[in-house]
Amino acid sequence: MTNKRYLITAGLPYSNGRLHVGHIAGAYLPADTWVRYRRACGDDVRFVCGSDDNGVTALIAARKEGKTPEELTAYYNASQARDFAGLGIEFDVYGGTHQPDFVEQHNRICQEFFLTIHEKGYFTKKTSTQLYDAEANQFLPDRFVKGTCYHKKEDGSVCGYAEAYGDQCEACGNAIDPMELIDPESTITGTKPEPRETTHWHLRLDEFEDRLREWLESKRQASDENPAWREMVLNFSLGQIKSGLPERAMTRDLEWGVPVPLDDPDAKGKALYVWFDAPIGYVSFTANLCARTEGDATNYARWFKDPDCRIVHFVGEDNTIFHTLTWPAMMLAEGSYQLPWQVIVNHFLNIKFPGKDETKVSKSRGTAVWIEDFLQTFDADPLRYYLTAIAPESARTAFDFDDLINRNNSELLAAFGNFVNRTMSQAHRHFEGKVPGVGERGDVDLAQLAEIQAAADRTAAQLEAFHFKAALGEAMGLARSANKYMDDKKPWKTVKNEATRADAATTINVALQTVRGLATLLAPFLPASGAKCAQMLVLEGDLPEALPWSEAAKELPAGTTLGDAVMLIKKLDRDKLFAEEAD
Ligand code: B3M
Ligand code: ZN
Repeated sequence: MTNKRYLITAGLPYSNGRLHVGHIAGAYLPADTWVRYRRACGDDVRFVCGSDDNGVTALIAARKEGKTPEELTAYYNASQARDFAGLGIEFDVYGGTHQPDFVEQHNRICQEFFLTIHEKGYFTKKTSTQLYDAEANQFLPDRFVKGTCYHKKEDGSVCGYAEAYGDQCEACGNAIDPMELIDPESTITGTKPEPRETTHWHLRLDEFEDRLREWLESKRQASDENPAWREMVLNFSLGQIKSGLPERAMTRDLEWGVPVPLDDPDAKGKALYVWFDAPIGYVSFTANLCARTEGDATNYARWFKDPDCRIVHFVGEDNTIFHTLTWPAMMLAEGSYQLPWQVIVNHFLNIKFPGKDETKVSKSRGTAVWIEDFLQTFDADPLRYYLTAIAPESARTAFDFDDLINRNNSELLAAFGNFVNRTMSQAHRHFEGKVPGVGERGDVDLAQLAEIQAAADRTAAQLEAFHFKAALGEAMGLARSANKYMDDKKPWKTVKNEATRADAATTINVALQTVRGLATLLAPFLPASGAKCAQMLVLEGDLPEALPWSEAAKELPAGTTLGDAVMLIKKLDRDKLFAEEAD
C-alpha cells in the first residue's frame, strides 16, 4: 500500500486573546492527534496553523488593551504558540496572517486569489446600505456591531439571541447580515448606528450551489478511501444550500487587513473580508514552510492542488459554514484548488468548576480555563487524555475539574501508568533490567499478545473514521486487559519460586511487549508518555519513528537492555490542587 500525503490544518485562532480548553478540545488536539497517528502510519503530513490577525476582532481587542493591532496580534501569536508547545501540539509551521515573517507573502497570495476570482467574473460590485457609527466616524463591519439575531429556527420562531455579532450568530450558527440585526448597537461607542451607502465586492455563492451540494452529498458515502463526514456538518451545510446561498461581501471598510488589490477609487480604504483572507492563510503559511524547507514557496501547490494529497480541516462548530461553503466556493471560483477531503467539526465545551453549576465559557464571567494557567499546575498528557475522553464530537460536553482528576487517577494512572510502572520495576528487580526470555507461552500469554494487534486494529479503525473518543477507548482497553493479565499471572509471586520463575519471565516478557503496544497506540494521544515509554524500551529515534504503528505488536527481543523506569502519570490530589488555587 502506498502512503498518502495529507495537508492538515486547525482553525486559525484569532490573535485577540489567550487559548482556553474549549479551543483545544474543539480543533487543535484532535488535529494534532490525527497528525501523529498519520505519521506513525508512515504518511507524509504537513500540519499547518497560525494566527488569524486581520479583521475586526483584533481591532476591538487592541483598542481595549491600548495597543496597536500589530502589537496585540504579535503578543497573542506568541502566547498561543507557547500554549500549543506546552501541550505537545506541534505544527510544522505556525504563521500569522499579519505577522512580520508572513504578512507580505500572505497579502500577495490573497490578492492573487482575489484577482483571479475577479477576472473570472464571480464578484459583483454593489453599492448598498451599511451601518455607520457617526461618533467613531466609520462603518461597522462584523463584530463592530451587535444586536439581536433575526434568523428563524426550524419551528418558525425567531432565534432572538441578543448578543449576535454582525458576522455570525453564535447561538444558531447562521451568518448575519448586520442590516437585519434587531436593535443594532456599535460595539465601539455603544451608539445606535445609522445606515450609509458603501460599495463592496460580493462573491456569487449561488454560482456554486450545485457543485457544493454534489460534493457534500458525496461525503455521505463512507468507504475505506473516504470516511463519512459527521452528520451534523453535512446536514447543516446542505440545509444552508437548500435555503439558497446569497452573495456575500468579501471586502470591508477597514484599514486593517489585506488591501483590496483593485485599481478602483471604490476600493480605497478597504480590506478583504477576514473570512476571505483567513483560510488563504492555510495556503500562505504552507508556502512559507515550503520556502523555508524546500527553497520554493510555489511547492504549496503540491499540497493544495495535487489530488494525491488530502486536505483535512479541523475547526470548532462556529466555523462550519466557512469551511464547508465559503472557502470551498472560493476554491472553486479561483479554479485551480482541490476541495477539502474532510472537515472535522467539534462542538463547544462547557465548564464545570467544583461546587458550581455547569456554564458556558465566558471570558468576562471568568469561566474559562486558560491553557497557560493549567500548564503551571498540570502536565499536558492528563489534559490531552481528558479532553479526548470527553471530546465534544457530537454534542456539547463539560470540562469538569473533579472529573479530570478522577479520570487521571482511576483511568490514566490506574490502567496505563501503573501497568507500565509495575512491568518496568519487575523487569529491573528480577531480570537485571532486560527483556526476560520468552519461556513457554500458555494460552493466557498468547491471548494477551494477540490482543495487542487486535487493539491496534480497533484503535486504527476508529482513528481512520475520526472517532477520537472511541479510539482512545480502544487503546485504553488494551491497558485494562494488560492489568487483568498481570493480576491473573501474578509474576511477583511466581518469580519467588524456582519452579515457576520461568513463567514469571514469560509474563514480564509479554507485559513488556504490551507496553510497546500501549505506547504505540497512546502516543498520538499522549506524546510525552509515548516518548517516555519508547525511552524505557530503548526504541531508537524520536516519535513517530520510535513507535511506528505497524510495529505495535512487533516483539522486543529477549535480552534487550531496558532503560530506567520513569514515572508516567502523577496522581492528582484534589484537595491540594484546590487549596493551592485558593492561595
Ligand atoms: N479565526 C475563527 C475562530 O477562531 C477563525 C478561524 C479562522 S480559520 C480560517 O473561531
Ligand atoms: Zn441566531
